[in-house]
Amino acid sequence: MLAGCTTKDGEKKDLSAIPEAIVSFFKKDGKAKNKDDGKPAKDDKAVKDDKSSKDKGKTEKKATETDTSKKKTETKPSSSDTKSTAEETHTGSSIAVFVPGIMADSPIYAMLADGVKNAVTQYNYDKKASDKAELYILEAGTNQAQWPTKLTSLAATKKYDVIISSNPSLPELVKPIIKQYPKQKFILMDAELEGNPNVYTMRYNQYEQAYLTGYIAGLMSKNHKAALIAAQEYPVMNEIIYPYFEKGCKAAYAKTEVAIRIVGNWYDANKGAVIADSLINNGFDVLLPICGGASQGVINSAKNKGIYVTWFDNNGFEKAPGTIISSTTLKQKEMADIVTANYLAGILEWGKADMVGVADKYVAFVQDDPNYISTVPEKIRKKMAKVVHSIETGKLDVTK
Ligand code: RBF
Repeated sequence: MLAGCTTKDGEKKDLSAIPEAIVSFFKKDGKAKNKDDGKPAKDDKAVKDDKSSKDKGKTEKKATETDTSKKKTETKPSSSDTKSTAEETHTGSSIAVFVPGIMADSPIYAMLADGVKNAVTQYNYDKKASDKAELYILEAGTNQAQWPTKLTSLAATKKYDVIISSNPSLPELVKPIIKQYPKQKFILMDAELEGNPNVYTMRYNQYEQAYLTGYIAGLMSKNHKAALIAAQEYPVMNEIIYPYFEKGCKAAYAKTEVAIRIVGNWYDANKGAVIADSLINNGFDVLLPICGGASQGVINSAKNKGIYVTWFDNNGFEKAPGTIISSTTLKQKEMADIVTANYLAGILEWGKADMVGVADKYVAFVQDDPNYISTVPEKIRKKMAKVVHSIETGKLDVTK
């Protein structure tokens, strides 16, 4: 299991922002202490927030795809550059977040950055300037051909003790970089690689996430036709997300017809709408978009034609009340926070590949959102509650 939330020297990480269920996940191995032990008073948070916003400029450096090179020279001086006294004496960790895509419309990436930021802010709260952790966030953009070069350049600076990223393609990208830069460490979320001493991975149980999404799609489809609109094909999509979406649909209603369509990128909302329109014209009345910015086109099309959308990764009900019928969420923000905090505390277990799911409360089917309650009939909500409970208690293993 994962390491807990108490540092090597017994220093307590503030867990007040982390839901109890998640804290208890870390208590399972007995390493994390009681949440209330030494917990700062409630008011402390406001103080911390003030402090963190003052420190923001120092700890967060953010670049977008277009201004990367400019920012890089501003924020990452090469060893030959003249360094300020503060930089020379800086002994704290340097962390880079490599966003393989863009954060807008990709909740999994926005949650990653938010979680790491949170951990760094909390860590820095009582540190003197020279010991504070530094954070640099690079949005690598949607041109995947550029990712290896951009990631290699980040490692080549030798400035970052750890590079944190997220998506299942990252393990293959980092392997050659580690050969070239053997000291570079990586934390990869939503990815799996076991046994590499430079890498820690954490993924979510997407068998369960996809199954639950399929289950409600199967229950809500009037025509018994549901489709997944994916940005691109990748092993997790082809071997886990789509097959278990289909399995969930068919577990709810055996004769459901299930299809998958590919957009070809993570941003084209027009193409998302064109694909959705064509599916709807063929009778598909529940759609699951997993295509970043292209998802907005799917939602618009579904809204116009009065069919349903199931949502993945975060709570999407507000995007289109009455159209969105479910949200199957990943607690990526909380997980990125804890994993980063464990790294900063020196207790992350390198070489380990962890996975968390519904029973751990890191994958959840949202049942208390007012839009869920008003859009989905009670009879169906009861069926969903039952299947969620079966997974939570271990009675149902969706992979069997
Ligand atoms: N998910 C996103 O939300 N936005 C992206 O831009 C994005 N890019 C991806 C690129 C690759 C090469 C792969 C393999 C996955 C990508 N994902 C992206 C999907 C993400 O890892 C995850 O599977 C989905 O968010 C469903 O949880």
